[in-house]
Amino acid sequence: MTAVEINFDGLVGPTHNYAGLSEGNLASERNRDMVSRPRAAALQGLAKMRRLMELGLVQGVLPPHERPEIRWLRSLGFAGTDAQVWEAVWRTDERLARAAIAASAMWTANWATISPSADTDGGKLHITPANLTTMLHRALEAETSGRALRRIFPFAAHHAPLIGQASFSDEGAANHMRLCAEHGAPGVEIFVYGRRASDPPLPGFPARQTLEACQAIARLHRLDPKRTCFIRQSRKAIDAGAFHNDVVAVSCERTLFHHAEAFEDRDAALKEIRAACDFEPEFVEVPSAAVPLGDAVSSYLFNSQLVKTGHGLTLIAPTETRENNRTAPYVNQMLAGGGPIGKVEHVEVRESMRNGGGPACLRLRVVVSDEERRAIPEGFVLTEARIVALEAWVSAHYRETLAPADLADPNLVGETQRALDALTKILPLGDDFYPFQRG
Ligand code: SUG
Repeated sequence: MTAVEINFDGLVGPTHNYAGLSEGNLASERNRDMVSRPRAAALQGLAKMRRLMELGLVQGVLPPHERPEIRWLRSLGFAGTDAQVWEAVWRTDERLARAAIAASAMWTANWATISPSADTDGGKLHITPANLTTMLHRALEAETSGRALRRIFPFAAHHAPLIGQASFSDEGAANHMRLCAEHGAPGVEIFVYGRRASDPPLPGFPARQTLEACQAIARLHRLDPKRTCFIRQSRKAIDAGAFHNDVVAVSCERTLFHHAEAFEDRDAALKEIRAACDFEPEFVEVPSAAVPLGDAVSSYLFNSQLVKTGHGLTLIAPTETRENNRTAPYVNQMLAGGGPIGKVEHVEVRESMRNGGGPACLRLRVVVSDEERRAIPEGFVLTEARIVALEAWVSAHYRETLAPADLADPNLVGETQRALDALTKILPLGDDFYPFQRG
């Protein structure tokens, strides 16, 4: 079966800000209360999408969610007009207000876990939105993500998010990798978890993904157990700031590019993965001596996108990897070494990086057959004209800056609603996609 991998990038929303909401995400903690630049953030994201299209790749886009999340605040008892709700929550509980305005849905690698139809019994694409239960601000995302994914992939088997309880904490594709001989062939799906539900509470940063969540998704997606691996992420990586596996590993087709300390039991993990493959996998392992975990996390080397281009595999890396004195020489040496990764392209997504979101966090990968691709409503797959329209939309509606004190501004509510309403005329979302449109 011929198939193509489409990267669906999240459009950065108008309320992009630095609220320091994610414990264990060092960038989010460090940059708390910095002044953000929503317009620049969204334009950086669109520039990355354009760059990937220029490389010959198919590029999709996913919409921002409605923020502030007034409907959620109403469910907590805040009342009045939308602007009054917003004023009241700031007077009452700043923590709730900050969660309600986070633009974190931009990191679409956390929207869902997706299994291509070549991997599943029954031959359907399967989608499970992530419940994102570990962080309050992210737990608000699942419903809207699921709604968008149902519109974009009408042919898929859509599952409900797993129960929102700590035993089933799930962060979606950020902890899920796939190896295959080629995109359309049956692949090996690799689920990476940070803890078991039965583990005693662990000191250190939170492990956001449980083994039980991974197992449930593999069952729901009707994966072949012989081609499914469950690998434990190393405690050391989590404590170094790798709050998702995609901060220390990324895969494309036969290649797994990973840090030597990504997995708790490295030898057993690689052996298990190799045994599940009916082709020869290529492990590109980066030793700690070349790139210590701390540099992997601060540069986001592994949060690059690994994509198939005319040059074999290309690493779409954040510009921060060029500025780090361990990753810059390592990448040059890797390219000279003649391995499967033949090229590196740098992209500037600094506004997102400051919240711990690199190039790979900003995209959700979906492998689709030719027939499935034709069933995706036109408009979610980008053309140059649509990128230009989105850029104009951003320039018309987004603020240049958002300082912490600006977040409480009641005008922000109507402003973002008007922006999102206009977006539903550019992307085929319909006029009832956002909660405020449904009244
Ligand atoms: O969940 N940051 C996100 C970053 C997600 C990155 N995604 C992947 N690795 N795939 C998170 O920690 C910070 C928001 C703030 O602090 O304002 C935040 O949610």
